[in-house]
Amino acid sequence: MLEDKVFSGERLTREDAIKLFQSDDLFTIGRLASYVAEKKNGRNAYFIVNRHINPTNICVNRCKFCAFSRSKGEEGAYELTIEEIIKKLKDGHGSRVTGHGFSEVHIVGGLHPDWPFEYYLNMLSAIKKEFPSIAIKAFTAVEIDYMSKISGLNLEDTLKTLKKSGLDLMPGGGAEIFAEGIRSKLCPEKISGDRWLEVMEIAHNAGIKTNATMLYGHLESIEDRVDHLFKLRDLQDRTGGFQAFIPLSYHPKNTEIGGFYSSGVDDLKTIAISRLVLDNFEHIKAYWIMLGEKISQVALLFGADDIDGTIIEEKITHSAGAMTEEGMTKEELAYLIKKAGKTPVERDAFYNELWKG
Ligand code: V47
Ligand code: SF4
Repeated sequence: MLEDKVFSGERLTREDAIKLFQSDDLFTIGRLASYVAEKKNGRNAYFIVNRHINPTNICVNRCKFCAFSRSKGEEGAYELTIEEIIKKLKDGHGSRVTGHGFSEVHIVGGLHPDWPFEYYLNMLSAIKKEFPSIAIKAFTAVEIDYMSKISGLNLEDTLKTLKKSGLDLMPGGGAEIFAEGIRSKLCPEKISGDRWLEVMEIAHNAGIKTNATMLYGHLESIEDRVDHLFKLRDLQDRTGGFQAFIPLSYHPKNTEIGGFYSSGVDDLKTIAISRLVLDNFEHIKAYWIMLGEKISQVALLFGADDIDGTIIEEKITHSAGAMTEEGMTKEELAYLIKKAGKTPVERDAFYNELWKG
């Protein structure tokens, strides 16, 4: 029985995971996931006071699910100078959600055809100089692979050089879905799933913690999702370098492949099954920007223990039709968590506790 396996801590198999995705019994799946989440993190639900920076939307890849990217010279293309990035961080992007000290900056952007490797190094060191105590979580495995190409350095030296300039940890983006058949339809120019995993393994071995993601709700099958989760679980068994897993719900607006928004039921099921399969991940994040405030709140009862952060300015999901705001205050996040019956814990980038509500 699958329930017995979960309660006795036995690992789920691929077949178990497929059965769970095929099941309509959302409440049982949620109850099991919630049991596992509480065993790992008690009643705690984490959030972070953070900022997002997207240095450029100019990208040579032009993935077909991405409404954020532009080609060079195209209308709407932008590139930020390092001074502009520092100014955004200092003035909170002019948002209503200002005035809070933040502990992490999250940086993800397009693959710019002309920027040299030094631009990224200078960006990191300028941020560290201005905000020495802020953790920099920057660059997906896709960007790291690209930087290795433009710098001529191998992956290990690319990562070590970035780390010396201030890179503290890496976000989990760019994983999309590993299944090659789907990946080649979604993002033919992007590095393969195997290469994504290779970059992460090298990052972990270089002492850089990372997250992992899965983009779901587009063309993929249940088997593709399960295969994706198991590849992550296998790598985590080897390195232990992943901090959190974040299922990313596909947003179809303004994208080349179009399609539909995922359903709330699928969002909760995917969070819950991720919690059950990824028994070696400490944290499962319900990314409120994509899921909406209310589904994220309910996700805390379906296996998630983190709802990400205050953010302030978010371009990737909002280009593709996100219906959320771009930022929430610390008080708003804590309120959402409390009303789910959990204990709000403000964390830093490494899950050290900064405040408990
Ligand atoms: O890699 C792009 C995804 C990712 C769409 O590690 C889309 O803490 C949905 O990885 N619909 C970037 N998703 C965001 C990301 C992330 C976000 C928050 C926290 C963390 C973390 C990582 O966004 C991309 C891609 O997978 N994406 N277009 C879209 N239309
Ligand atoms: Fe470029 Fe990333 Fe958008 Fe793909 S998802 S087009 S790599 S910015």
